[in-house]
Amino acid sequence: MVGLALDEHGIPKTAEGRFEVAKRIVAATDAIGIPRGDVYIDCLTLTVSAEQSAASETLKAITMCKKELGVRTVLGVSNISFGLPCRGYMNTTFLTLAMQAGLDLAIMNPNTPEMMAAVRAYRVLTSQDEKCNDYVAAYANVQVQTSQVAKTDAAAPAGGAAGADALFEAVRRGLKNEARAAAEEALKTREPLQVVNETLIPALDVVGDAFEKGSIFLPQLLQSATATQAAFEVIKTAIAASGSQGESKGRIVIATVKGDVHDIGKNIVRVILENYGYDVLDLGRDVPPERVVEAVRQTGAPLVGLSALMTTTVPNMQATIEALHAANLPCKVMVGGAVLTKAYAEQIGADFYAKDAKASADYAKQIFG
Ligand code: B12
Repeated sequence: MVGLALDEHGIPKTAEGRFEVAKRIVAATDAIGIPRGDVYIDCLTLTVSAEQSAASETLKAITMCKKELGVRTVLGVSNISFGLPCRGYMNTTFLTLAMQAGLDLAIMNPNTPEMMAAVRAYRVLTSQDEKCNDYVAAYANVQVQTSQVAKTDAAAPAGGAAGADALFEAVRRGLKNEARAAAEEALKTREPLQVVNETLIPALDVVGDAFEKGSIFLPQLLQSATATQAAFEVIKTAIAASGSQGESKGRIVIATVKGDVHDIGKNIVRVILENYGYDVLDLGRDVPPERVVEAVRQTGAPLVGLSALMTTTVPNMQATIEALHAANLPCKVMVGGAVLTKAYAEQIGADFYAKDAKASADYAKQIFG
């Protein structure tokens, strides 16, 4: 019997939370007479590059389940290293820690030499492999070659001509405080939108290309995104100070579509539209079509803006447009996001393709007059 330590609310963040779920599973298996030794609890591996404390919670949960419930444990290990370079290093170390925490059954590829080496070495060190017999049998005739990992300039993809710009550099290198300070500096000599279009977006493009080529990894991408957001907070204040005050020119609903968490572009669009005097209802990111339909129905907004940044989520943009049509809502839809083109926007039934935030304001003017 295999039980996952998650419930209807998802995966509990803490070891204690997962242990509580395990207790419920064991109560159920006890009730139907399954021996504890036949119950395997999976305490679930999360990605350490996205949430660093997650690894220790999993390990702690394994120990709690083993010691306090007397069950066995099973775990898929390699998810730990998603988004990091040289994943094998992370996987083998995590596997070793998990075995030490009480893991009985690892879900792993037994054809990976490093993983098997970790298991064999661990069995020697914990006296399970008597007289090192298995270890010696496996490695007596193996000549170890020292492997060289090609080193890339991970933290610093090439900056090009704009490299001199402190803000560009701060975003590219993912430095939040520096980005904030550099944005303040940049605003002394340039207009807010100029700073966004000429520096922030090109810097993120460089970061995105480096990520695609594999010379930077998810944690660095996240740091650049965080630095951009810090810079944009400063820019936003400058935009707001110059904005139109007074009566709303009309209501606009905006959202990043289902499955997509990219919202920097959408947030810029929101600030610009608000600055032009529109009343913007921002539904956030990863928004399912039904919620967009519901919001348009409730507000009667004549204009909807949708954002999608990935080829995998553009179909959800189409699904949202179709849902709005199916609900017979008389709104226009404008769309944007790095992977879109004008032709594709037309193909999925959008009324307008906005290449940037300024274009979205121009289109809003056409709609609201
Ligand atoms: C920052 C970033 C992230 C951040 C996002 C943080 C955040 N809060 O938004 C983080 C690190 C979280 C991230 C995660 C991921 N990302 Co990412 N990310 C980027 C990056 C580098 C920049 C995007 C950005 O913000 N650009 C700046 C903004 C201002 O530009 P923009 O969004 O295009 O917006 C402008 C216009 O398009 C337009 N616009 C945008 N939206 C809208 C909406 C409306 C209504 C209108 C009118 C206009 C409009 O106006 C905006 C202002 O001018 C891009 C690469 C790139 N060059 O785009 C990759 C990129 C989009 N990501 C990518 C990938 C693969 C991912 C991940 C799957 C990575 C992973 N393995 O986990 C995850 C996805 C998670 C998910 N489910 O969504 C790929 C997508 C590939 C593809 N073709 O599908 C890209 C292209 C990188 C790459 N080259 O590989 N990412």
